[in-house]
Amino acid sequence: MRALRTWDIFCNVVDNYGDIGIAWRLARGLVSEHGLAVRLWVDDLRAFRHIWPAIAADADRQICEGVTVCAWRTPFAIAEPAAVVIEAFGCALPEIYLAAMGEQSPPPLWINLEYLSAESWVAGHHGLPSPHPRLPLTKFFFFPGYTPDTGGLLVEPDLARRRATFVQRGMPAFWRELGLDAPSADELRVSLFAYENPALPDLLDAWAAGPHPVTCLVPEGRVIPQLAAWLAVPGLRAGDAGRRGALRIHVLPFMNQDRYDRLLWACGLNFVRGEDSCVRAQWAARPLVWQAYPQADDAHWNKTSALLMHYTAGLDTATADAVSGLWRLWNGMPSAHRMPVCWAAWRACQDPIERHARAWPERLASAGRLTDKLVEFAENKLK
Ligand code: TRH
Repeated sequence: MRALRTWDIFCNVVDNYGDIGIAWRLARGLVSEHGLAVRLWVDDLRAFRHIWPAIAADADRQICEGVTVCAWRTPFAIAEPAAVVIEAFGCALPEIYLAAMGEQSPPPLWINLEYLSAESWVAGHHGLPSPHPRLPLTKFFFFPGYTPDTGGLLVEPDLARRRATFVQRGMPAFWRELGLDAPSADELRVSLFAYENPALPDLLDAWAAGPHPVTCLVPEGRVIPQLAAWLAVPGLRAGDAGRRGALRIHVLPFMNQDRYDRLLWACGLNFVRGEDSCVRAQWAARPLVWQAYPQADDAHWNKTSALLMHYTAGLDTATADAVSGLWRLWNGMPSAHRMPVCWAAWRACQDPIERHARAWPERLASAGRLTDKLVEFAENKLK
């Protein structure tokens, strides 16, 4: 078997934080769980710094958490290819690097890490090869997924233990660090990470009109202008707060990935978006509402329906409907009810929804861990 110890991961930051968020989580996992030598090539270190402030935005090369982080500049300075090369989400590799890969014998294993989806076609596409038209190279498509016949999900082996310790002992200090009191007995504490969303004002209205206090914690980001408009203030920044009826809103600074995890563990309901935060919210064992990354022709509705079907399988009808109703409305999907009815239904089923969320990580684990599966895939291909 060839030495598989060197891995290169290429990440082109398109928009938002999912591409770099996933590439960074993967790089950290390959180093800490498998002891591999990983270089992470990133074309936008500023975006990277947003989710991991220890990153220096102007360094050509830096070592962080055991990962060698390299600035992916254009033109690309030649580097000897690693044994395994991952292009994240179909980012095209630099031509000069690709040519160097083609000159190696045997050639590196070339893997395209795809976006996550719960759709049924994923398993059939996972692992498929695509030969390069000119060079003696084959690219393999590696699909993360929710079932054992896919590439599985990113998760650290000790996540459940760390989460349990935090829930038992770490929450009071966490709230203090954020400058907040611990939640009162009848309060629902919600985290909100979202794209601009036409359903937001109705949801805020429902919370404000409710009989029980709701505290909504919002890391700075795309949804802030909508919140400011709803509160009728000119703008909002980290540290700002607002109140209407039963609803309190607090704007938080965007935090590093590990701290954001703790926010998900600490809240009673998490609104998440895209890919990585959605998976983290599921591992958090708390109720979640997912906003899929909006795509042309509403293609994200298929993704939403597929995850909903997977997530609600086995729930009683009322509970499944309460979860689906809110997710569908939040994603702009055709819906039989408006927000006040959907929110009331969610509240009525809150206990079984919470029980389901607590049990969910065990079911989720059956998909397997993405880092293990990737390493196993590489070992099998390079045998
Ligand atoms: O930022 P996103 O909307 O990323 C999206 C999706 O990944 C989408 O699939 C992709 O096509 C598009 O980018 C280009 O949502 P996501 O995937 O949840 O990534 C957010 C990352 O930011 C995640 O790693 C968690 C992290 N995060 C923090 O580190 N701190 C924070 O305070 C918050 C709110 C998020």
